Amino acid sequence: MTDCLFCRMIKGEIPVKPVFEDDQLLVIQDIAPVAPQHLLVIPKKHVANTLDLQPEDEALIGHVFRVAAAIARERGIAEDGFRVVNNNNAGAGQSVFHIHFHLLGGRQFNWPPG
Ligand code: D5M
Repeated sequence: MTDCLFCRMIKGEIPVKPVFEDDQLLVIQDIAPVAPQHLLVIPKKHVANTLDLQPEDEALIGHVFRVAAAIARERGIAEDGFRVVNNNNAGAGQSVFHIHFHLLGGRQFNWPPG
């Protein structure tokens, strides 16, 4: 999608410094961190959010969580606790309509979330 922020990053039209990249995912620092560690795990396939996932996307979403766990371990936030958060639609806080997963760590988290 030409007007999608994350698609433009994935295509190289907007420069980013990837934390991790492979054929399926781009991982970047969030521009407005809400935790000491706040990364975005972004599937390269344009899907607006979880509601639009298809059966063939199941392996992709599994890959998201395995990469998130590997990065959490690498960054030393795994043992103390981390979150992988996916907001769906505006009422849940989604502002970029290209599916992505916030990897958050490095501080204490509360439950229920805000
Ligand atoms: O999450 C969308 C997230 O995307 C939000 O935490 C800010 C982040 N964001 C927006 N623009 C940028 C750029 N340019 N670089 C890095 N991060 C960015 P949501 O769950 O949709 O609200």
